[in-house]
Amino acid sequence: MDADSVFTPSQELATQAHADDAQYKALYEASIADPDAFWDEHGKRIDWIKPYSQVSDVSYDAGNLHINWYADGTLNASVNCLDRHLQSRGDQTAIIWEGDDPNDHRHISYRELHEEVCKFANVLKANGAKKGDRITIYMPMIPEATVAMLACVRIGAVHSVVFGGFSPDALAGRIQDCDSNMVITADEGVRGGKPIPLKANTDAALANCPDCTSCIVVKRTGGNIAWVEGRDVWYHEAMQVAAADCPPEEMNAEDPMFILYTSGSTGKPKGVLHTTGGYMVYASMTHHYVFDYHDNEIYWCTADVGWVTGHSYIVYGPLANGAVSLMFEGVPTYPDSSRFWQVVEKHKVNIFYTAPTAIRALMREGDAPVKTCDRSSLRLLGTVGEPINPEAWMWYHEVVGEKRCPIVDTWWQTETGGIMITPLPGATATKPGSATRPFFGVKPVLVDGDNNPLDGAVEGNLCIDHSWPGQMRTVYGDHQRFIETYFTTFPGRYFTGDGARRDEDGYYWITGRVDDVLNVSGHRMGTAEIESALVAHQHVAEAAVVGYPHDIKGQGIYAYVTLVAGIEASDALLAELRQWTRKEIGPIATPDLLQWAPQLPKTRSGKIMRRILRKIAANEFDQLGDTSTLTDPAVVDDLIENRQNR
Ligand code: 6R9
Repeated sequence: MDADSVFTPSQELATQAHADDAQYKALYEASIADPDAFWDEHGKRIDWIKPYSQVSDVSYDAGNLHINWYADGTLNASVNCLDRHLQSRGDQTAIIWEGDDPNDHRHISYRELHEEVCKFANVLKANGAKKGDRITIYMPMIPEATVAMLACVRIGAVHSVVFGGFSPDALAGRIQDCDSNMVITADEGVRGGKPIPLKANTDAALANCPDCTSCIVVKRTGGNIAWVEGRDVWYHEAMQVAAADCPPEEMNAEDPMFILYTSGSTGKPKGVLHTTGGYMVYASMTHHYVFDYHDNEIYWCTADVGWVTGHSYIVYGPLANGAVSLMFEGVPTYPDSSRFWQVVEKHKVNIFYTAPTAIRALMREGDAPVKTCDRSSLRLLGTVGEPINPEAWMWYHEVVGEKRCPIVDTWWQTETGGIMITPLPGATATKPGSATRPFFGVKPVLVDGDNNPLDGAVEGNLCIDHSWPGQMRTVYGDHQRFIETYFTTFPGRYFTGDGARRDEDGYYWITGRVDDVLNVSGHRMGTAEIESALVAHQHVAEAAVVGYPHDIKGQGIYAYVTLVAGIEASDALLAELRQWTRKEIGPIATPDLLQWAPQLPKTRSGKIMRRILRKIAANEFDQLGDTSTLTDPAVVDDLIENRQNR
């Protein structure tokens, strides 16, 4: 492939799309020239109970940090996703659910979803939930997960969705961190034909969460589970007696809407807090423009609702826009690696949004599994979660999209609430591997290590100047950590933790994290988290975790482990440590490679030289650079000799 390939939107698409290039440029310039006027205008896409009088009130000054959007307006997010559509599209499908088993699917209309949400909101209240409470949702990808989220926001409770792949310990930590008093789960999930013991995991977690006193359980499989009388409630039994009328709680625009835990470079995961008004405006607006959503189109985002992508682009953005949102319970390779395309054919999907890791994994299976399915309904493809390599981009474009569908490579973060750097399908000429240009109102800036903005074609640390409505407002329960993590490295700017390059055309190419955060199959993992899980094992004295290039996952997890004196390294212990991290955090944190390190390379001040460990893990040990500051350079020779990635 020509490295400089450019794919320009067709004239036809430019005409039909919500924005062509000239409109993008005009709107973008307006959004930067007078952000308040711009966001005043676009704030109207959301239905307000009481209109706002002030658009933004923001300061990035660490001494006085505050971020407020539409602060005196009031609204309810569930009304924006449901009630306001009842008259115009009550019988239209809101959610197409495709089960893990290809024979399972359901269509749920806006009217049905509204009724289910109202009933469940009454169930929550009957079980003691009230405005401001934090409610944990630990669910498989079934419609009840969406119902639970919308029911929480209907009554003003703050949901914290925990990905169903997390372990009981990880779940317990998240329940405790936000003082959640209720958890909503299912008996079991099903993925790839295998059951996932969600209720058993919840039971194990709740053993360490004395303040979490109620547990609502959706019956998904009917599998055998334990039951705690007085704490556990069946969803279907409670729903049977619940009233279908539930007036929405009037929420302030800046009232908390949800918490989502994400990994940082240090310490335990942070509870990213999003508030109501700005988040809804931003999620719905980005969904409208980036996916160029038109009425009645079938839109499918393959993410899990346990991640931010599921929040903004399965639930809140699409439903606020009255879209048909497809929700998939399964995995791309079950029953076989044709599954995604079978679902596209079955439901005539028009817009398809997935992760580069899935594309790379499917690409490895060849073109045949794709080509056996009819993809003529597809008109737009998207990616998110990590940089996409140009080869995977081209395969997605040529094989999946039959060269007909534009690709939107969308860069954003849990913290940003919605898409930040992205092509618009009718406007932006795309280059494989580039997230291209900023969305309206987003002002990216590349800075050097001293916070000097860099002009022109250059590489630097990616910051965002000025706030946007979807921005996170704080780290739940730790505002100081919010300020320190995002606003002190480069004062006066929001620091993303990513590096990026800008080319001659002003396009952005995300180069990856510049901190100790790994991106494994599009999932964020802090190296510190995995290290602390490893050292919690009685035989481990010290551990250092780094990422290394991995063909499918993007990055793999490479752990260097120093054992306690007197403990013998063995294959059995290696298997035990892998199992241990699974148990401590979850399967996604399992080290791909683990090396016994009699010692770790350290500077004289005792800091682990991660730069060296990264090079050895990448099998690039001939480029170690300066090792003269090490206390004992011989340590490195041993590590090279016994390296695991060859
Ligand atoms: C939405 C989401 C955020 C981190 C982010 C960056 C990486 C996401 C990307 C991308 C290159 C893209 N990332 N999208 N890198 N190109 N299109 O993924 O949120 O889980 O918080 O991860 O993912 O490194 O900083 P989150």
